[in-house]
Amino acid sequence: MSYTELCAEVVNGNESKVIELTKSLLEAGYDPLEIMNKGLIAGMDIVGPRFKNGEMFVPEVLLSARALHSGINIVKEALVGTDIPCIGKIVLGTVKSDLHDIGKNLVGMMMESAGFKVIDLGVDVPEETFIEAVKEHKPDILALSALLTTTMPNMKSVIDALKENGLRDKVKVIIGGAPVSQNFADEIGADGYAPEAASAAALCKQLIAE
Ligand code: B12
Repeated sequence: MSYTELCAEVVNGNESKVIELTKSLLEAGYDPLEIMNKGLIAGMDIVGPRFKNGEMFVPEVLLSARALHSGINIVKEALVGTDIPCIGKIVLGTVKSDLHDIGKNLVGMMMESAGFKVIDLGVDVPEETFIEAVKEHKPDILALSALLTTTMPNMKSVIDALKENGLRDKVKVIIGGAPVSQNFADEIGADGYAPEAASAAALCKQLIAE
């Protein structure tokens, strides 16, 4: 039982083994964050380049993603305390035409463990749905994820829609995802960008303190 073994089973897309190993590591007292980073996410770091190089294909990547999700859900229960006070509200989603949600889910989980209430709208979320959610939930922060260069412009569309609906000054907007950068955030008028989940939660804390 080790992080390496867990990582290998994520790559293999072996969901039941990932569940079993994650539970065993937690029971043995391993740190939940390390299980996530050195076991689960480390597996996806191997899958990424293999997918890119044509050594793995969509069905296999989906199996890995499903195994990863199951592992993350178990770690999440250990990480997210039920008695953490709510320090702010965040609406989170992957923008229109983009189905990637692994990174978004991790970001959501880190936000929850930092004490935020997170309303996750899922993937392929159209501008109108973000607008409705901002009206309904009145979040402190709207967090947008995109993994495709072709869907990055949809982040700007959400910001434009906020402006058109008179909501832009009511909510801070942060963005993230592999192709996104601080430069892009500045370009589209977002309030913040973070490269990974832990710094995303830190950024949210910083923004609500402003
Ligand atoms: C898994 C995966 C898939 C899975 C998605 C499963 C799922 N449920 O998410 C499937 C197989 C469905 C898929 C499909 C496609 N994919 Co894909 N996919 C990937 C892969 C291998 C891993 C992405 C991932 O989960 N990484 C792990 C997570 C933890 O990292 P992350 O997402 O970057 O998130 C972190 C940060 O970015 C940040 N973050 C993320 N979101 C947010 C939000 C906020 C607010 C903040 C602050 C931070 C933040 O924090 C996260 C945690 O640290 C990447 C390759 C890669 N290396 O990125 C390609 C990749 C993203 N996919 C790619 C492509 C091309 C596609 C397809 C078009 C392929 C096809 N021809 O069908 C489709 C598109 C489907 C669609 N419409 O969305 C390309 C994109 C190229 C580009 N530049 O646009 C990539 C880069 C692969 C490649 N090199 O070719 N994919």
